[in-house]
Amino acid sequence: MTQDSGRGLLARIDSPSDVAGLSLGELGILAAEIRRAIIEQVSLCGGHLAPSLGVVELTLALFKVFDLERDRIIWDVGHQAYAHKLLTGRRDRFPTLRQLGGISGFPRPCESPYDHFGVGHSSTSISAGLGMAMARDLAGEDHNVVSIIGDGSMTAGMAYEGLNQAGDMGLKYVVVLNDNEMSISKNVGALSSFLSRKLSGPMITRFKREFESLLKQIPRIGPDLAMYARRGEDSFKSFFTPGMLFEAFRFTYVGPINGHDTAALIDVFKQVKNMDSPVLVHVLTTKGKGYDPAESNPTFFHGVGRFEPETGLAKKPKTGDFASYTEVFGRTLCRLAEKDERIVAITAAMPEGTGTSAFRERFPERFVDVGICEQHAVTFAAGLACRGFKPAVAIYSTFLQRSYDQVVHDVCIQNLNVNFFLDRCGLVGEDGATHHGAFDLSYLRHIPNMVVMAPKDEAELQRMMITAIDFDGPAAVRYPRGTGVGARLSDNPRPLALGKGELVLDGRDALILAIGSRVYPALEAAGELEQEQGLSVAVFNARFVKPLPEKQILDLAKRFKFVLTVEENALAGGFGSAVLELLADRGALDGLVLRRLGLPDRFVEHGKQKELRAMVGIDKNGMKRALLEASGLKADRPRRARD
Ligand SMILES: Cc1ncc(C[n+]2csc(CCOP(=O)(O)OP(=O)(O)O)c2C)c(N)n1
Repeated sequence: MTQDSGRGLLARIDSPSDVAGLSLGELGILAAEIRRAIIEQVSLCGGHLAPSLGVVELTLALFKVFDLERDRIIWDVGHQAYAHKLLTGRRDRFPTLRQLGGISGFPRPCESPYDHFGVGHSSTSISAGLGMAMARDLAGEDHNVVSIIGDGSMTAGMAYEGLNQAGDMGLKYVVVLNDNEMSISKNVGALSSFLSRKLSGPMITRFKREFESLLKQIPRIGPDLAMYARRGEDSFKSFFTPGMLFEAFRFTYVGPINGHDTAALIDVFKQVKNMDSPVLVHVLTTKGKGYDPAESNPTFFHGVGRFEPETGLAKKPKTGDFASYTEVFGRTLCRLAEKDERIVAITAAMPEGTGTSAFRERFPERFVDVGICEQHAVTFAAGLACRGFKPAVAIYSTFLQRSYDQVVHDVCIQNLNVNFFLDRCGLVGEDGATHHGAFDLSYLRHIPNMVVMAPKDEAELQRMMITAIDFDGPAAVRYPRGTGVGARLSDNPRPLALGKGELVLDGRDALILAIGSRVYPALEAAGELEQEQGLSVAVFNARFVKPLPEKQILDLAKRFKFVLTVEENALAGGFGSAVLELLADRGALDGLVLRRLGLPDRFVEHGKQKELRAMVGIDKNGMKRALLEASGLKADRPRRARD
């Protein structure tokens, strides 16, 4: 611990071992300081506030009891790890949170030796922790492995796959269930009511009644047995605790424990530390604890933009007044569902994030939040489609990665009318590598039967939505995070012709083939090249990555020598690859100078979307640079292409 007592306790915590020496009273002071530091920083740069505020005491108790130099602590999702970051030598870098070149919003082993597993997607902590527990035993080591998982993340099948194996293996291993009854929104599913012990309602009453009448039917001793059962009502109730579930997985169950009572947490962790079989500690916390605005609106403060710390009021983002793609999607889906009763909206624990919360209010019987169960969401949609419904699976690009086999096997092979609306495609900004929607064009376009589209603006999104829903087969529409361009919206969007793009600007010297979010920047690039260099650049909006507008692209390629493709997706296997394959297969590459812009073959870090797009060279300037370099047109312009 450094000598810096003047600036509070937190300023003296340089590593986890500094926490171990603190008294209970000091831990209380430290908890308050950590909360202040988190609120102050997140109010400036946005981030996952409510989850992090909810686990301050839990983090301190873990750090107090476990030895982080040896023991492994694995945070599920990792969005609640800000206190962990502050206590593991990153206090000074905390002001750089989620910014370009700064520390990540999630644990990352490359950032700190105390981040034992890289996260961002949920429900991985039990599998990873169990793997580490087995590795420890194989290596003949002796330390603890602790996975901390939220009740929302416990809705995912993967968590149970891990529990199932852990119970069977019987290794020394601790799971902490951080139960705040919230996912991002209120947690869903039968299990969540089991965890929150709402079984004491009608279900238990009915069970008791039936059980009692069964006992009474036993000759002679029946009535006495029923009386004893009534007397033992308390133990009867306690029989139905969440412990039953975890004990069935052969975990020792401890809890529930008040997750804001540091002393109680420390006592329990001291006990479980010495157990040599799987144990689950059930901890009850309040999401947003200690900050009134977050406690009263944990969904809003789950992942929040900049806000006024005194009031909790959001600061207006500088992104303009236009509606976001998410809002346009949500509104349009409601409009379409008014006219078509077969439309069903499905989200995997993201009603707000995907814009489907309005649908939930309007059409509750046709709205399903399946929990953090992306695989199930897709196959569930396939089942609906088998019976003539038109499911709209609203999901972030990065999370659909989980469902690749379900998309192939359950949807596309059977050619079902499941519609995927992929939000947050391309670079999402501050959430970084785990959340960028970098791969969907690549992982969808090679699947037979699939239609893949990307709109240039929000009006085109509307048209693509109806195109997807009308098309009798699987279709995906991918759109970026953020606001549109202010395009005029329609109450009655018309479908597009499948596999047809549009030439949005004609030209003579070079051609940009653009898709989705890159069309408008391509137009800007063309405009500036004209002004600055006297170059005449054509821009083609492909609209479809599959079916690719083949004839239009082949015809255009005959007219131009210099061709640039641009997309906000991995270069490998994306739109540019599709164009390149087409031109090569049709022998149309000869004499053509083709360059492809897209996301590189490395994981792009966190930062503002604008900064990241510039960094990887897919913004307006990147396109100008690429065209000038490829063509040499800058040097000896103007030169008519191909003549
Ligand atoms: C596979 C996957 N799907 C969706 C998400 C988006 N997401 C981030 S946190 C979260 C809720 C997690 O709830 P819980 O585990 O209870 O943690 P809490 O925020 O309540 O602390 C969701 C749905 C994700 N990170 N990973």
